[in-house]
Parts: sequence; structure tokens; C-alpha cells
Amino acid sequence: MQKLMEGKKGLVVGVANKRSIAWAIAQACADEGAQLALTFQGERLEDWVRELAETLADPPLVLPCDVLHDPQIRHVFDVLEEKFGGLDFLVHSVAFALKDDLDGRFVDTSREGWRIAQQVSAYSLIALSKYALPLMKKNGGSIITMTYLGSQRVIPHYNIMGVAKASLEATVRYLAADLGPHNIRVNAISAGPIKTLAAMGIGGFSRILDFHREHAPLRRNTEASEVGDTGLFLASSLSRGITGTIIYVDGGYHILGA
Ligand code: NAD
Ligand code: IMJ
Repeated sequence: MQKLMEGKKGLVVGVANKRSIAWAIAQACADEGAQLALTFQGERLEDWVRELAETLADPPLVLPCDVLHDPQIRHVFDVLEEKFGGLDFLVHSVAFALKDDLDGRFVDTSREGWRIAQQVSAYSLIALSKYALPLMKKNGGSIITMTYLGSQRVIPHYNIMGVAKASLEATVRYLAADLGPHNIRVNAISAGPIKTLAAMGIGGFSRILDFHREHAPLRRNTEASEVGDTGLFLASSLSRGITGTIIYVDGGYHILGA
């Protein structure tokens, strides 16, 4: 039987290690026959990402990409143009804020901290989409990013990242409106808390996981594979009528009032 993603080419930005949400989406898409390119941020992550890449049936291209660095972004898409000749989907799974800004009082957020969080976590979606556009123009495409409930509600310590995710979610809507006429869809997945590198060292994260498990309607924590499967759905033609939306993969936690 023909696989769902057979013949589709995708770029996944944001794999750091095997726990990364980006890796769960990459695996789900690769299992359905997608051909992938993965990027890594900085040399310290290169070996990890290359090792993971080799575990996929059709080993992906692996390229460096720091989203703060326009020439690196341009290089990634130049290589994709040459090797793939086009692009069907793009997964953006990147966030960063200064540690100091994820602690203490929100009112103490620095100008520089705000700028960094916005640049890495929100502007990068615009930058990547801009370069993806010419590669997706012919056949349309799907752009997927990762967000968190802290964009809509006040969640302790999320602070400046909540503002960056609010900006990212608005960016999804503006990009969806802009790129829709090219049959390029833009959506976000809002995941429940998952123990990844980006969640390590966050004060009280185990308590956050416990609280989520006890209160979410599904009474369990969100698994990366559940997010991976929703990523696959959004990347595939099964979601062809959906754009500009935020899909919650959080066991229903976001519906709760108390
Ligand atoms: P992760 O640490 O595995 O992934 C974060 C990625 O961001 C890493 O691969 C890192 O290299 C990359 N990154 C940071 N700065 C970068 C830069 N300048 N250039 C290129 N890449 C850069 O953690 P994760 O939890 O898989 O996070 C992925 C996404 O999921 C993030 O957007 C995060 O906000 C979101 N998210 C995570 C959770 C959670 O609980 N883990 C919940 C909801 C949403
Ligand atoms: C992050 C901070 C505070 C509370 C948090 C999180 N909760 C969750 C996260 C409740 C679920 C994880 N998350 C959704 C993120 O988007 C994380 C982003 C992040 C994490 C770090 C840690 C290390 C660092 N900078 C970071 N920047 C962004 O130095």
C-alpha cells in the first residue's frame, strides 16, 4: 500500500536529541515514507543529530542552521533547491530565551532578553518561511511550528517565552493569510509539557508534569509521539483544508478553568 508521505520532501529544524519534539515529528513523517533534511544548531549538537539521522530508513540530509544567522538559513535552502528541487513541508521546532528571563519577576525582563526570545522563537518562523516560499510555490506546502499554552495564560516562570509564543501564534495567522493563495498552509501545535532539553533545569518541572497528569481530561502526560502524529497529520494532505490554526495536543488541559 502507498504510504501517506511517499514522494514528499520535508525540512525539520529543531532536533537536538532523541527527546526533541522535532525528532518525534521527523520519525512519524519518515515512517510514512517522507524524504527529510534535518538541521542542527552549532557543532556541539552535530554528532547527536547525525547519529539520529542514520537510524532512519532513508537517511536525511543533515545541515547546520542557526536561525539567528541569515546566511546559514539561505545556505540550507540553496542545498534543498539543488538536492530536492522543491519542498512539501517545513517543521519549525525552535525556542530560546535567556535563563534569567525564565526565572524571577516578569517585570524585570530585559530589553535584550525580549529581543533574543522574539528573534529565535518567533521571527525565525518568518525567516524560514520566506526562503521556503520559492521551493513550495509550485505544488503548495505545509509549515508547522510548536507553541505552548503559556502564550494565552500566565504560567509560572514561562514569562518572556509566553510573549514570544503569543507573537509566534500571531505570526502563524499572518503567514497563513499571506501564503494561502500559494496553497501553503501554516499551523501550530500547542503541546502539553514534555520532558525535553528545553524543559530541563526549569524549576519544579516534575511538579508541572504531575499536575498535568492529575488534572488533564485524559489524565496522562503528553507524549512526544502524540505530537509527532499530529505533525504528520498537518504535514500530510489529510489536513489540506486547515490553515492558520493552533491544534492543542495536551490531553485536553487547555479547556480547564479550575
Ligand atoms: P529541544 O531542546 O529538543 O528543542 C529546542 C530546539 O531549539 C533545539 O534543537 C535547539 O537547538 C533549537 N534552537 C534554539 N536556539 C536556536 C537557534 N538560534 N538556531 C537554531 N535552533 C535553535 O526541546 P523541545 O521541547 O523539543 O522544543 C521544541 C519546541 O517545542 C519549542 O518551540 C518549544 O517551545 C516547544 N514546546 C515544548 C514543550 C515542552 O514541554 N517540551 C511544550 C510545548 C511546546
Ligand atoms: C519553560 C520555562 C518555564 C516553564 C515552562 C517551560 N513550562 C514548560 C516549558 C511549564 C512546559 C517548556 N517550553 C514549553 C518551552 O517553550 C521552553 C523554552 C525554553 C527553555 C529554555 C531552557 C534553557 C534556556 N533557555 C530556554 N529557552 C526557552 O537557557
